[in-house]
Amino acid sequence: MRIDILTLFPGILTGPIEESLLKKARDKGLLDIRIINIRDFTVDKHKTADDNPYGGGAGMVLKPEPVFKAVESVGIDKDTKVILLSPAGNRLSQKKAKELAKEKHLVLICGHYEGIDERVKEELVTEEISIGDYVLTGGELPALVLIDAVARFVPGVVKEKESVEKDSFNDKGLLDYPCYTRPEEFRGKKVPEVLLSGNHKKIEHWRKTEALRRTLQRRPDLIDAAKLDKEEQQILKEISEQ
Ligand code: 9D3
Repeated sequence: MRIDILTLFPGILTGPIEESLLKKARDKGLLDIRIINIRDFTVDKHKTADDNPYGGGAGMVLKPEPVFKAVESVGIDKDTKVILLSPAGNRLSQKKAKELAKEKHLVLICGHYEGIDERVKEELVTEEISIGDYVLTGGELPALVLIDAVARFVPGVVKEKESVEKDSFNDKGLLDYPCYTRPEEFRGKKVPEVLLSGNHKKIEHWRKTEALRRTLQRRPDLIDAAKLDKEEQQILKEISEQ
């Protein structure tokens, strides 16, 4: 999978892209991520990337020419998804990340300033994506969030297939159960007895119960969306009565 990121602030992206999970994915040849500086495609000697909005008002607008030239420089075809990170976009979800992981080529445009010339959206952008309802200073962090969420679904990026598929949100769409490691007692707090029992059926039941308890308490909206089987519905009933 190839991902081209277009930005006026490449420095925000280099660190995170070259470290961690994404570095391994790139080294293995699973992801080809490139950072393109929109300013390299400006058309005047002052390298102007933004200008005042027609009609007046505060804030600057990203000019169309450098963005068009930057997009054209990476080479797109009819299957390329050209995504504008924008507060007005559709909210990124686990489902969306999984869908995008099937694509061969993504182009991510990071906005800054108050906005981007509408003609870029009309002619180039196939989709606008937001990462949530809070105001950031630009689309760079959202682009990193999107890439991280997508990369986990690219085969070979995360080690065991298990950990991608069985993740919270993925399996049943519930929050994770509590987990513990050694020591058995830490500052007077003991690991729940059942986890030391070696009884796998009992452990499974405890984990289901605790995942449901947590989800009911913190994210009841996820309970409503989850397709619970008979056993899980029974556990939920018991928790609710407690
Ligand atoms: C018109 C008022 N503002 C919209 C709320 C203008 C504006 C503020 C901040 C326009 C762009 C930005 C920069 N943010 C992004 O580019 C962005 C973003 C975000 O701020 N929150 C969540 N997701 C995203 S994706 C891109």
